[in-house]
Amino acid sequence: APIVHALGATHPLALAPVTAPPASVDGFVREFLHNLNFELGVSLSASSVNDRYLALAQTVRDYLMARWLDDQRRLSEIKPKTVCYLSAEYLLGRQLDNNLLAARLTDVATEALAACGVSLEELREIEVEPGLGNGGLGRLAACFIDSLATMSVPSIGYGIRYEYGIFRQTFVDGQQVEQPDSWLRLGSPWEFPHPEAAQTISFGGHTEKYVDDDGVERSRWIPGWNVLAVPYNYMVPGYHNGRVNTLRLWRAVATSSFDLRVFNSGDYEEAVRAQTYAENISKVLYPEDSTPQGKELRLQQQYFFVAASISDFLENVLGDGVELEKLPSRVIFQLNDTHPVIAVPELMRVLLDERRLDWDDAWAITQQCFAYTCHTLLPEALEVWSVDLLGRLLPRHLEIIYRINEEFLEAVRERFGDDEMRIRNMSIIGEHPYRSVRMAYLATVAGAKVNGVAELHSQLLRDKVLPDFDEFYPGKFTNVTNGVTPRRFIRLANPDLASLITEALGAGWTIDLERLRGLEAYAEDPEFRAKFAAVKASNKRRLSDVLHVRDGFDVSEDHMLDVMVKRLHEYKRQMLKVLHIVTEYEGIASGRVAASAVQPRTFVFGAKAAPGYIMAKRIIHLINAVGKVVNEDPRVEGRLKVLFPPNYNVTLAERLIPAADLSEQISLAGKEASGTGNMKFALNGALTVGTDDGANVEIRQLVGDDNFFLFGMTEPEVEALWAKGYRPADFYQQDDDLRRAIDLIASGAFSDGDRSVFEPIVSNLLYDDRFMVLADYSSYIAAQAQVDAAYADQDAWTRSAILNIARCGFFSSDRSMRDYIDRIWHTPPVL
Ligand code: T68
Repeated sequence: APIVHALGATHPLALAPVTAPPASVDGFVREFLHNLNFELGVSLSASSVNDRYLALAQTVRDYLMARWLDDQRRLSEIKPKTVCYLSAEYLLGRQLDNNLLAARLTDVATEALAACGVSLEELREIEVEPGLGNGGLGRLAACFIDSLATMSVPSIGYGIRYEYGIFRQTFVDGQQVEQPDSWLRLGSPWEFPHPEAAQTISFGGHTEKYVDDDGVERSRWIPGWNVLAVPYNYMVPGYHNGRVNTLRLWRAVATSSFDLRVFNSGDYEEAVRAQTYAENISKVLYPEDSTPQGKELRLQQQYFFVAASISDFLENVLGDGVELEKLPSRVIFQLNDTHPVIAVPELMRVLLDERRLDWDDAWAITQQCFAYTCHTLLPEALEVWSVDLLGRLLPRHLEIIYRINEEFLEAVRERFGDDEMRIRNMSIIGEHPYRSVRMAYLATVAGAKVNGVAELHSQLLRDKVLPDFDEFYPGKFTNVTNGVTPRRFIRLANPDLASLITEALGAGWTIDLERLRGLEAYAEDPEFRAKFAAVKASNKRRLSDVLHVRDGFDVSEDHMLDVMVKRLHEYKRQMLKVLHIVTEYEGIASGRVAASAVQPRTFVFGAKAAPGYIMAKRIIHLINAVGKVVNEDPRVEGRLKVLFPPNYNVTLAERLIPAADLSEQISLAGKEASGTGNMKFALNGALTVGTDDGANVEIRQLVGDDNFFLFGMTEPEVEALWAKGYRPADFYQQDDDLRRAIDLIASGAFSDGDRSVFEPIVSNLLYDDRFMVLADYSSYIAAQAQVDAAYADQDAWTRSAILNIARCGFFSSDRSMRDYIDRIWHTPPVL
């Protein structure tokens, strides 16, 4: 029997708080060696680097454990309103350094390890980052849970523990080849599995009507199969506040592992078929950043994690004896895009079928418990599920969705009359090209609030994407501009800049980023500017070291570092960047421009393409091909360089961003919802060349036109050009530079003379060009000329860089969290 049972749960031993090991070098050494010997089972002298890393991670955990357990106990007593952040993605990045920093253990750990003859640096480098997200949306979730912990807001992140995260990108002959990301292979020291707390999640089957004991006709779900959802908990430590929140990721495990009878008969494949099927649910992250694919499994994933999360919250967090009417005062489920929206009919099902509420009560509760964040404007990225698939996988949920829609449309009719056009446009069920559930509409109808992720995006969401809903639900739509965590993206990624800021302003800026304003005065101080320039230069050297080891690349300190890192997507317009590079190159190669006349620049790309997105992959191929030619052509005299390190991820971002001089944010206006890389660059003192899109608009407003290189059409201008009829070939005809650049690509100059290789890119640009690359080309080239001119005055550039930092404190994810709390959640910190 467990000791607590023998002693009784109220025995002092059972209640005694867990204590952290002494936070001294000695204490740390002891704990580290204990973990190495007793948890890893090796002696220090026989241990591998990985053993040591695992023991170190466990040691850091030990220091955080007392706080974590104490927070869980306290919150279960206080029962505050809790944010349940529902997200299919968390792009966490490496954990070790972040957790050391949060717990103020970096110095102690460094010294303690040195005393053991171990280098912390070496251990750091062995950590494989959990890449459980595709891009901005997943990284945003990671920034938000960091801020919530740092601000002591009661919150739980819920998601999926993918066995394989975003694929590892390699290049073969310049083309992307995807490798599985087996991030768990060398151990996973940050997670705590709780198999005893598994939830059973059902799928399939059918529904039936019955009359309950009170004579009420009800529906019930007779599922066809189920899987276990096993929770894995991760610590989310707040920065220097002693708080530790929880991220709970679910893993799918088969309810019965295999059929022993079939196994013994020798049909091994058949024996494990059901198991494999069930466990595929959390096998792999969908490597897509916009276009829905891999349909059925993806819907399974979505339902799997939200059903487990809702059930977990109601059973384990809410506590007994809470009247369901009070649920909205205890929880807000924040829907990170439409991926978790199936949670809406799931909560309805639980309230109706399991808790026996009537429809109106259940719906009133549900409508207060959800809020929805939209992250896109691309129509093709608005998720829909075919009624056919949804009805097969979740028949009861489809019934509930139909009823929600009926009542909603009834209310619309009452308000606007029988305007059939409007009804069709607003229906949660779409009819063309096939019957489908429009998840963004469902989320909008069910959510207490709907927000976009930057001012412009929220405006366009109301005016262009969901105008009827905005009219129908005044006050429901709001904006919360995205933010990024200054802990990871300044303090950890750019330690020298962080020290410089702390020297100038004191240490408080890390949790109060508006204090960066104080740097405005320092921008005028030549001594400070010199120090800042030295930090940038040193960050370039550090990056060069990293890229040298990683990819054999070298970055020259006296090159301008021009960086474009983000998912590869046509709307983000990596193609525009390529055309700029080809233009510069063509000028030199043709002899019209002397190499010595160009500002030395290194162009860095980082981008993964969704494996099925052919055009994106072609563009990757082209970037690599252009890079090869430009880098090897002696006429360029090494003044232009193109680097494309493969497998861009959070870890590489943390090295690249602090070294960058120029941040490329060049999407077609009206397409990038917000962007968050743009904020990270500005906060690290890169200047932006960008369109009036997403959060670029707000960055420019804050830093001022003198410190931002604006180009391109505005969103209304884009609209006007479409309306007038856009003919990209006209731009090609009329602009000599553009024509020469495109002709050079078409000529096979970057494909060993083979004109067919990049022909699809060329004809797409000339005859389709959905994202108006050619229309913005001349404006972009002009902006780049301004960039060159500005960079020639290094001191003025540095001043602008410092002003960018000083004026971007607004983009802390702490501020985003405050906005969510004020406008949507109403969940005060619990100190
Ligand atoms: C991004 N969206 C927006 N989607 O593109 C970006 N994964 O403007 C914004 O800053 C960011 O979200 C945060 O708000 C994504 O990253 C995805 O990754 C995605 C889309 C569909 C399916 C899966």
